[in-house]
Amino acid sequence: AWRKHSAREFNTSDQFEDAVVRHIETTLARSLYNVDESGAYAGTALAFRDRLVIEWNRTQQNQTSADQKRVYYLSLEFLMGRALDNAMLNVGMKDVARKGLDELGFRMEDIIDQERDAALGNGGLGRLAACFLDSLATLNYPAWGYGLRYRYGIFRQEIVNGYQMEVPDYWLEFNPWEFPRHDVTVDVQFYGTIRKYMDDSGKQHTAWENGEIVTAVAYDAPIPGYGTTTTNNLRLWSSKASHGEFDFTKFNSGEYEASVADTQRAETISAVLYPNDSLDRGKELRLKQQYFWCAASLFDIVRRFKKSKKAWSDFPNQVAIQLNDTHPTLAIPELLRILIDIEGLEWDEAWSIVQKTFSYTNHTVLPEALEKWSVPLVQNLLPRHLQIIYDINLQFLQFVERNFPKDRDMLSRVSIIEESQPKMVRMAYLAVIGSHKVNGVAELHSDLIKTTIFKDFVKIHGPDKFTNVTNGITPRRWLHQANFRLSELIASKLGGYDYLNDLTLLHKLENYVDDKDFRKEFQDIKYANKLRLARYIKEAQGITVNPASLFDIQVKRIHEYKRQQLNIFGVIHRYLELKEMSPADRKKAQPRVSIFGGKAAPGYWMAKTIIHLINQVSEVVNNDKDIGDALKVVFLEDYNVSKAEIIVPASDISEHISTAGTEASGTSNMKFVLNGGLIIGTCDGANIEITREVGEDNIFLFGNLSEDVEDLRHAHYYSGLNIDPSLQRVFDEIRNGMFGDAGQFSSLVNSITDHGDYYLVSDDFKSYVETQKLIDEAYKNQEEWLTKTITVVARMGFFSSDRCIEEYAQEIWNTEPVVPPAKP
Ligand code: DL6
Repeated sequence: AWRKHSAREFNTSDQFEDAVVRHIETTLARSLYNVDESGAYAGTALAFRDRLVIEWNRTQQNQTSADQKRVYYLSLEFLMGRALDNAMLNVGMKDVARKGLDELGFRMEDIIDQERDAALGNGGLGRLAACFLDSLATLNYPAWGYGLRYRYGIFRQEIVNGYQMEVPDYWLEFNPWEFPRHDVTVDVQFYGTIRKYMDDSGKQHTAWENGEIVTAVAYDAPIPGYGTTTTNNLRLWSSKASHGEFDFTKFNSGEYEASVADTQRAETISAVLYPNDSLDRGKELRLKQQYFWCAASLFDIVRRFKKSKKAWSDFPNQVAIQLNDTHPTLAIPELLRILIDIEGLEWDEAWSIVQKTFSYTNHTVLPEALEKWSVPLVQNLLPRHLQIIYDINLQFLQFVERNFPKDRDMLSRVSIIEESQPKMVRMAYLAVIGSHKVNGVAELHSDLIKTTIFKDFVKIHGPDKFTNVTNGITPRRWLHQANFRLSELIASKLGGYDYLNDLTLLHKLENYVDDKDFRKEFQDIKYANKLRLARYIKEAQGITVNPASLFDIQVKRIHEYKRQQLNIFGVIHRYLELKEMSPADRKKAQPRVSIFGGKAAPGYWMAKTIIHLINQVSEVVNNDKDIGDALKVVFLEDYNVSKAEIIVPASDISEHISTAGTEASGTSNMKFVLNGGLIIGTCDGANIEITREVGEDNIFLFGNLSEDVEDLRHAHYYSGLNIDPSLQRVFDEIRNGMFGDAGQFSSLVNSITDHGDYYLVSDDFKSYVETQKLIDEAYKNQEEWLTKTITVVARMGFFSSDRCIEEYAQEIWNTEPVVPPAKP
């Protein structure tokens, strides 16, 4: 009887309208008489969700019966942004929906705007995970993402009197994309005690018991591929008390507050995303989050594997687990615990399974970002895991001792346990030792991890364990969705949208570099994108900017190593120069809009000071009548994924100016170039591969190289700084109060002048300013500039996240796609 029925899919705008109306009336129980934009958004989202769900169910069935290896991407962050537009484009029904919405009296753009961003991440690492999910589905890889369902994502940033204020981001009021699976739960234990016992056959066992139990509930979201029906799963765990809403025993005995307090404690685990990017704070709740998520995910993966009734030795043939940074490293001892304590395997077999299953991506060499957990903290929260970590360490150190008997210091250097006070567990070392492959995210970064933080491990495990997968971005979101007109223009020349599935096809655009009509349209699109951003800036910040100016954009997390301070000092220098010019000369100067955006971690004082300085400079410059359009400075509040979709297509120049050797890859550099913006950058991260691809003439590089950074820091310490007079002038004006109370900025300026200038601002300032001058000159020749911008787009084929996923699949996971059968 089931076969006679099927869920309804819409194919025409009429059917789409039916679906919207049905959902508004029945699913949402709202009257059709006063449907506003939020109602229309909800109806549209639910109509598309229906379509996704049908494909999602089919995909899961199909992948299960294909019985191939699945990839599990464990990431504490998934910075997904909005889902509706992506669903419409991937399902391929956006035009149908546009027509339907129009007939219902709504504009598509306003409806898309109703959606809250799913902002479950801090920055690059979380957005990379989102791009990877898109590519995994597009390429038909059977893959699941596993993460945490934070009730509060990254905070909303408000700028009040120039200062960053943080406002909680409660994003779940209406989220049509998630499906609670109240039947998929896992009980996760914390604290407790360890008991050793012997069974009847005399075999030793270890039991971890009497702990506190918190229940993980699965929430699933469909991830549609582009140009395929494959729809993968993102499973996020939410925490709740194992005893339900409240503890009845306590409630019945009159302990009302205590009965609810336990519930709240449990729910706290998945309540908030830690807002630190590249900083490890060592808080117990963070460790709890990590274990809660790893334990629930591993239980789920093992449960799925056990259904197949295969031998344990087959586990690594069925399961590949990618650790997105060290945050999920506890999955390594957890899988050992499951295999040994619960399934009864011997250590050697279990360890071999673990090593074959896991691989680890490193995203930073910054010392402050390398996770360490204090041994007493781990001992208390996860006593059995600490034992297992010690056992892993013992075996590993014995191996090292046998193989490197002459290097006595090596043992303490590579030990998972740092002999500090208190002792610390070095998570990156555990991740390296427990994985069969370790990768960095751009060539320079992957080389650096081999010569710095993991140098000894290269000697121990051999160089083949370490590899590079240069990051990429999904062209579906970052070109087709964010810059539809450009995508359309490209498709018109390339004979369709195949390039969205094979970005290397972009190279054919080079044939059109001299095509007059193409050039005109390309330029018009850039101007329209700048106009759109200019309107947004006016609406959001009240600042009028001229879209004909050169738009210079730096949007990313605010961090000293990313050097927004270098940028704003450069802006001040430009302002001072403009002030000194005659009005006639000022008129001749290339007008520029310097646009900044990004959040500072709430406890990162220096980053907040940088935001404050940018806002103060903005205030002074934008209100200086002498300056007019020659220079405008904008700090865009609350930078996030959906704002990036407006900002990225509108750049002429974007800034990727980290101290050489500090930015592992960067991915916004790729987004800007793919949208026809040039970049000013240091020889750092993926800027290096971008230069190789687009050619040195099409990028503005400056600054010291990573191999010189140590020597320069040394020189600062022993011989002092060499501050360029133009930078000194900038400091003098700040200290003189040109941008308000100088005391506010003294820590920032002093970090350079008096405290060693760790990020080499003084060393790079001169070449930065000179390179900006070259940009001004180059921009004046609009024809040449246009040639460059078209050329770079044509050469960005390498940076698709599809290429990354193919590299991971072949070199790390050893896995094949499962192509969906044609639709019934
Ligand atoms: O790999 C994604 C992204 C890189 O593009 C950035 O360069 C890098 O800074 C970022 N790393 C982190 C480090 N966090 N931790 N741990 O976010 O990864």
